[in-house]
Amino acid sequence: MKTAILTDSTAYIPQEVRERCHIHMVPLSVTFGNETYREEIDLTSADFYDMVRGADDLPKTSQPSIGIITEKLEQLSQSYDAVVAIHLSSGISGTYQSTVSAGEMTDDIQVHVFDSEISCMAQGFYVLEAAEMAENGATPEQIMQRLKEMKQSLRAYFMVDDLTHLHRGGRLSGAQKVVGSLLQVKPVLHFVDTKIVPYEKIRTSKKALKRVKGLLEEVAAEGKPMKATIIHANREEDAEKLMAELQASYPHVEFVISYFGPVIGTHLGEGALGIGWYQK
Ligand code: MYR
Repeated sequence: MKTAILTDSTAYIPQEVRERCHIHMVPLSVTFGNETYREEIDLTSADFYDMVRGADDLPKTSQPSIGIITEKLEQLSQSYDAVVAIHLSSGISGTYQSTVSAGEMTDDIQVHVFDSEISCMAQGFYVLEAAEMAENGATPEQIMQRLKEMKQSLRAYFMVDDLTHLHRGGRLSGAQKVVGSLLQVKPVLHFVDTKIVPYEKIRTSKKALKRVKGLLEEVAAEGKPMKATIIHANREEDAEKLMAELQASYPHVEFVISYFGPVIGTHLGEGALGIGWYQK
């Protein structure tokens, strides 16, 4: 059985890696005024943040249509028997549900859909593991099982400069009153049951970063082999510095730098920073 691995653009796996690992991708989009751009295809991350700074109105994001996903599944059915599709959290985007629906409408390929319940390179960790397994001949069931196991230890915490983006886009869960009080602080955020919720209310960005580092350190101190990612919204230098510092303390952790691209950047704003990891 030949299994394809499909993900969406919000895993932000660079094109060169996708090609090398045979990872297929459907893009989400951002729209500025009347112009729509498919991220990772029509628009780079750096150009996106420049455009946001110069724009009168903030962009809007959209998931890939069922038509685009169906087309991709049909294309994959020419060379594969099955597909494992790994998408951003179903609690923040309809992409997962669209692939479930497209899968129900096709008889040409077996479709297994995995809700990562997260996004960005944390979602990417699932995709890279699945791609390696598929390359080594694992069945889609074995891949889905391994992804479920990874969920036990896979975590991501992130912080934003300005919470109004998340609030405005309706992606911050919680009562209106709680959200209102959060706008004054720099909360550490994470996912619970597919949705974004505050993990802890913290006064300053510096303290919030210290807290996120501390959360990684608690797990890294167990000494088990781990993969971790530092994810940034146009803050590459800070991300590099943070990674060098953490790498020096935890040589057994394999770090990779990643980025919040246009779609996720629309909801987090420039300057956001996150750390994700899992125990291998
Ligand atoms: C859509 O329009 O369907 C896409 C909506 C994307 C919402 C993104 C919300 C922020 C996600 C933060 C992920 C952080 C992972 C470490």
